[in-house]
Amino acid sequence: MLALRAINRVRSTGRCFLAAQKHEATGKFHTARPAEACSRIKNQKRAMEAAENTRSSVTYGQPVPQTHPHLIGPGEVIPGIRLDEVKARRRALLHLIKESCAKNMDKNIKNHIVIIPSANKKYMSHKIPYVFRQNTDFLYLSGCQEPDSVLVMEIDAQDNCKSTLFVRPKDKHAELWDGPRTGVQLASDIFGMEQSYDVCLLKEYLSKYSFAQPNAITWYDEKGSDLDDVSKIVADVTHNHVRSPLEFIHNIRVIKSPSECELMRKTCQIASSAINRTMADSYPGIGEHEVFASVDYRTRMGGANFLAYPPVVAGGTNATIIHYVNNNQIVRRGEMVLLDAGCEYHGYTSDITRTWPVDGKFSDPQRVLYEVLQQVQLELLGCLQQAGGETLDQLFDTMCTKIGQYLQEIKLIPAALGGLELYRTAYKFCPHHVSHYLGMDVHDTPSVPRSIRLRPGMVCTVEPGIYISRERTDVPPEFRGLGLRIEDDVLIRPDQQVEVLTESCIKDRRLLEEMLSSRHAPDDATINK
Ligand SMILES: [Mn+2]
Repeated sequence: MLALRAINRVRSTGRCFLAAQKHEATGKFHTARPAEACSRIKNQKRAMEAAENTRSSVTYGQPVPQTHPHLIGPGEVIPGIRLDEVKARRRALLHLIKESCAKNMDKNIKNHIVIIPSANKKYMSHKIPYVFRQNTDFLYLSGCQEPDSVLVMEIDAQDNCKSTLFVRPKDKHAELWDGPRTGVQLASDIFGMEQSYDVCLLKEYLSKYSFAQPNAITWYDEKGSDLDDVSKIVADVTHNHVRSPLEFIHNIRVIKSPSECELMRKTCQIASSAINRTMADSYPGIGEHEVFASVDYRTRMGGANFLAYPPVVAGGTNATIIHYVNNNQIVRRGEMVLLDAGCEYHGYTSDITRTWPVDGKFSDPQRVLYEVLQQVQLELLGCLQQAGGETLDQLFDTMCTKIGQYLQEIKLIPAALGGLELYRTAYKFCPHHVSHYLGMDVHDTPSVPRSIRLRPGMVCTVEPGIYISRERTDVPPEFRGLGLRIEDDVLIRPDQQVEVLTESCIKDRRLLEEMLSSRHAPDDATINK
């Protein structure tokens, strides 16, 4: 996904938060996650037995080790992440906030309360829900997958930390339609909280806290909240005296733990192999929507929950439209396909772009540009954590300089240009940033500036592109209408090492042509639509 693209936030249809118990007559159950491909039969059998044992008694609003042993191991609260780790995240956040305030302006303030709302269910139209996606800050700090919930964390003068989860209560009628809820009684244990309450009691709780701790700072991000009723309660109780905790949360989230790195490896591996298969299955005359369907199908079959964003499938000149998502054109012989796609695997996203000739062989101008881009991308990967790649913004400057120099070598940019002029001319060939952080969100931790030094545990993309619109008259005609991007995901490791998480996704020009020539492509004359 492109660095500059804003993620569309779908607004709620305005359902009342405190009336969330009201059932929705869709019958759709959407909290269960698809099984992983491996060990499927054995695991499913275990899961069925486990589900059978628990079905008649206790039910949960999300998979737990007892009901979904094929997804969640003992001690884990979400697949791949242990409850202890989530509890440690909450403590780390509270201490970071308190220490940061003590160091800066608020030396006398000893008490802090942080309020993080979940996402709400969003609707396409009357009673027809979108797939639910949890607010990632809430999920990161609570492990809870349910909508209409609120996490409240406190730290006091003695550094005692307390976490409270406000959830929807059990409701037989609502659960009949929407599936089970974890409920108030089980929530403390499942999510490792000191206490849990019915979400209807949030206002009362916050009012009491504010009465007891009139000098405490309340941390709440109203702009990022889907739950308008919670924003109103917080505003009423605090008289609008709140500060956003986002920067603190993102500063923790931007460094991935070893278990998060494992999930990142897995999501990148699933998307890499899905894109390899999709490239191999393409043929002249294929519809962009078929490429979309292939990558969607193959990532899900590989164990992903869904695609991480609407993919860009751009054949021919469509690739010069950077935000092209119509995906409704036919890709003809002689054209390239640009595919920008990634998936979400148990809350962690991948983000890959590949560009390949649909008929298996690059034409001369396509090959020249592809080799320039591949070279630039390899050099950018090579300079991460080194001079020119110590920050993502530096990496962007390096990209512009390198694209400028290489395009001069192939005479697309006049040799006389240099310095800032060359940089600006190169920028016209690639008008987007070269990188963003990646993690639970595609554009992960956006409040962390791209000007800070890369550190071990960070994951980011490296995605240079070259786009030449058909209308440009300052480049030779054979290059007009070509658009290319190569995007990999990398994990920054200690000792200046870099792990390319999407290494297995083929991008080398020769390997790509070899792979495409060995496929059993149907004769395009018979299938051209
Ligand atoms: Mn991207």
